Amino acid sequence: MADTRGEKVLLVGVSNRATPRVLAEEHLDELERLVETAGGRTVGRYVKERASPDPATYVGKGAVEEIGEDARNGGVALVIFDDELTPAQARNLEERWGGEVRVLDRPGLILDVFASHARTKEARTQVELAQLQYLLPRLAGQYRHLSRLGGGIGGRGAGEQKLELDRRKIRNRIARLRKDLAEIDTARTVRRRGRRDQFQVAIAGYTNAGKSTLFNRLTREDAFAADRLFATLDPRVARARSGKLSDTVFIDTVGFVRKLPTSLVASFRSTLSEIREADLVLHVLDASSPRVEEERRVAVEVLEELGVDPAKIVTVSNKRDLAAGPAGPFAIPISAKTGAGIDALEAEIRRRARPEAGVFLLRIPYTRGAAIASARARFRVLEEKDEGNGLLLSVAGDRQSLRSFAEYAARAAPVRGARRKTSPRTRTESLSGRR
Ligand SMILES: Nc1nc2c(ncn2[C@@H]2O[C@H](COP(=O)(O)OP(=O)(O)OP(=O)(O)O)[C@@H](O)[C@H]2O)c(=O)[nH]1
Ligand SMILES: [Mg+2]
Repeated sequence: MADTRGEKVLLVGVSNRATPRVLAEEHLDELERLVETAGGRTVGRYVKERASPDPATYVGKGAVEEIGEDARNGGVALVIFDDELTPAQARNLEERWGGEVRVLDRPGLILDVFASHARTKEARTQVELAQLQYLLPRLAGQYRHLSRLGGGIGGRGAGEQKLELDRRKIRNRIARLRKDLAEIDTARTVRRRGRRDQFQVAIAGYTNAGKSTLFNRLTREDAFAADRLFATLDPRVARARSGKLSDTVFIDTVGFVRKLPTSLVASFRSTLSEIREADLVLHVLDASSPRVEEERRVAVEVLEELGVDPAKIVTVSNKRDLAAGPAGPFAIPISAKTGAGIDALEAEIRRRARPEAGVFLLRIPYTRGAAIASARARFRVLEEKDEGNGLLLSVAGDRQSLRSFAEYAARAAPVRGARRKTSPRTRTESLSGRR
């Protein structure tokens, strides 16, 4: 890998009604941290006021000239945009800057960070696939920095394979990676099956929220935790430390970030499946972050995208030792670092792990007659609705029995006040009342 430490970088963001200047600046703060993580050094930032992006250059003619001139004067060879650029915009910008300057966007930068943190075969395969999918549409014409893969921020990972930038070869490689991933996926599923009798708790949330620190606290592990973004790429599984949480395992997972490249989410399907398949998801918030609300929203969106049942999510407000205000009514306040609040969190996990009576929705196709019969035998059916090709069943029973019907679990339409049901303070069973 080429040494990129200290590579000078300019950052560009856009503000408008949807993204006021303060927010745009905050996004650039985070982009700056990503640059740091990638080994770069930010030497200048621009927030340009624009109602809508310029189709050709994203920021418009005047800004392009200004930034280009500053880059030349400052000896800067890399400009990173906070938003995803179209392949044409990136190409135009590089052309206008006379080929002296490489252009990258946030998704490209995130992919680069992932590529340099990937250690295991699973992570490497997933990142390479995501990178190639990101590259493919950007190959038309000469997208300069791609011809320099293998060096500098934005050029690591896939480029290290010394892959020739030939569409056909890339397509073949993508097909190969997909096959490898399918195998990895199967292996992961098999391993997960081996843990089926245990209560599985995934620790998820925004990057740097303290997931690995909490994981270490709740288990006897020593997972890598560091003040940097995307320290963790591979899920790690370990038994609970507390004797009271027998048969419980915790799973540390990769963090989320805003504007996560879609190719990355798709490629990390296998890794992220640990969150979707868990019995319980601890959504960890960094309460000391000035952007905690936005980070919460981003994480909730990703969890939704992954198809995580909201009733399975317990929100944890971490880093309370640094935070000023109260945790808010729906989160369990803790400090993974000092250990404060861990007892209460473990008590909540214990409460959730117990087989409890609840009301659940199942959607079973008529083609699965045996499953319908066994659902009727295992649960008390409260309501049945014919949906044409299957049955929607509202059933009462215990959570343990629900496990063998996981693939049929239907999501109820969001109920008003449903969020409250995930509160540690309510005694109501979380899925009950979702009739
Ligand atoms: N003060 C304080 N710092 C914390 C707490 N929890 C975690 N940290 C710090 O926050 C930083 C990030 O912690 P990690 O556990 O690596 O965070 P993560 O969510 O696993 O991050 P990624 O894997 O990079 O997504 C580290 O420097 C931790 O020491 C806490 O409760 N209080
Ligand atoms: Mg981590």
